[in-house]
Amino acid sequence: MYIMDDGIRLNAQIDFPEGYREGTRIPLVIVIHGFTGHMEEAHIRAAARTMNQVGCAALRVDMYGHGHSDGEFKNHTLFKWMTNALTIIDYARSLDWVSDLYLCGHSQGGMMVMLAAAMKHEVIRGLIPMSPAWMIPEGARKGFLLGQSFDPDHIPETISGFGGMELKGNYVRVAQTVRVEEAIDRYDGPVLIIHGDEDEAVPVRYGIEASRRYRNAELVLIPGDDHCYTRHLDQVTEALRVWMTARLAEN
Ligand code: FER
Repeated sequence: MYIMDDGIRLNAQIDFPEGYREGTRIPLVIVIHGFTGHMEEAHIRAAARTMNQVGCAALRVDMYGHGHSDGEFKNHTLFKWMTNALTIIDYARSLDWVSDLYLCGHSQGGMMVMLAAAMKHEVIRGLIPMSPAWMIPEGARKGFLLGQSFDPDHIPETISGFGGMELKGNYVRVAQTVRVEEAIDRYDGPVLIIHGDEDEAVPVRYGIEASRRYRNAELVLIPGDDHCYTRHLDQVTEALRVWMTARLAEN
């Protein structure tokens, strides 16, 4: 199915818990992939499946320029992803079977749900940034992204990295304006941060620092795991299960 965002089709999929009876109100967890990612990645599917196992529906979405959604990768920016996120949240809220709404995102998607949770804090019951890449704005301001250096005051027309993927300089211009710290300070709901301590793309200190800055966060470090949890995905899903089960018990 597609969620429409001002004429842009966002490829999306809702997964329900086994045996879900239509009309029953249940929580929904929106699950967002990272930079160059998509909604069928193993860790994204695993997060959604875990939510199903504890009785929540999961909404996975391909963001602008990714997966089977409209838009070209090279034209994506955090602004486009943010308006996507607001549209996805409004769509989720329009579903009459949805009780509480949660946000979960990986890497760039993790940073994006941090920003979205601040903007929509009244309606977001809990937040799960996984290996959140919230150093992207800082890197854009300092002139270091995708393992490449550039002059942050004279941004190149295109930058390339991450396996030769090209990106317009506007990505950097937009990222330079984003203030994740303010978003952290504006969300006081429960937060779970999961991070592999051998993450090669987003240093683990960013997960640690975000968990300290949030007023109400738990941090689960996955020893020896990488950016996409290729070694210990089972520990990631266990952390999701434990945390979400505790949230559901509070209701
Ligand atoms: C970067 C490091 C990590 C970067 C993006 C990421 C745009 C995001 C990774 C992900 O979402 O998986 O320098 O620059």
